[in-house]
Amino acid sequence: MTITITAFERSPDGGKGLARDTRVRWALEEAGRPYEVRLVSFKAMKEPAHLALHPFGQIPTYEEGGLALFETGAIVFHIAERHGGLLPDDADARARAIMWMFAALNSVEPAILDLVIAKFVEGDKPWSKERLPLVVDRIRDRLRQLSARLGDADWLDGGFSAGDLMMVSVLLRLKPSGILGEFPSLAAYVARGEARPAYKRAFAAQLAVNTAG
Ligand code: GTB
Repeated sequence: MTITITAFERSPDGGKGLARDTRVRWALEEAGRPYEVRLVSFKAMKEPAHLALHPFGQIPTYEEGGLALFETGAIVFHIAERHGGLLPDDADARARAIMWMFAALNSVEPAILDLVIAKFVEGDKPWSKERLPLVVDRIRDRLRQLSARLGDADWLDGGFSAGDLMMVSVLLRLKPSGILGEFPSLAAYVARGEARPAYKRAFAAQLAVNTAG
């Protein structure tokens, strides 16, 4: 069955791979599944046809036969469940990999998104300068904790899993801020994710879209 995802017609990051279609592309590449991409403009995202797929008018979405999904957590989990390579066979290890997916989305990503909001949405507010250090400190706390848990392991729990895919994807958003560089083991962890052939293919595919004439 053909898999179709949606992505920005033009990502505001110009192809740095920070938009969330990259993590879905990455999961599909890890799973060895071909996919098609329907590009949507910001305007089309808020129109009925796209809203029928995504109630919040966002990308990415995922369609496969009669199934339509939104939310990258659900999409990556679906891909990981249906295909090999992203979740361990052992039931306990599988549960832990899923736990790390949730941890990435619920315990790490919100702090990082707060920084994006503080800089790009609230940056012109009179209180913004005062708030920013608090936001950055919350991220540092989380990264310190995550770094302590990772230790000198390559991945969060044994071999690479969907948990790492999601955690690396979330941490990548920090790259432009320089905060990741304060945690060398996490920076190396992210670099290991980026070095995976499947990630490279996913990154190249989104870059091609965003740099096409
Ligand atoms: N929780 C949802 C999920 O995980 O799928 C969040 C989806 C989401 O935020 N989608 C964003 C979107 O469609 C794109 S990824 N935004 C348009 C809108 O809401 O109108 C967020 C994003 C956007 C841009 C950059 N960038 O340019 O660096 C990075 C990430």
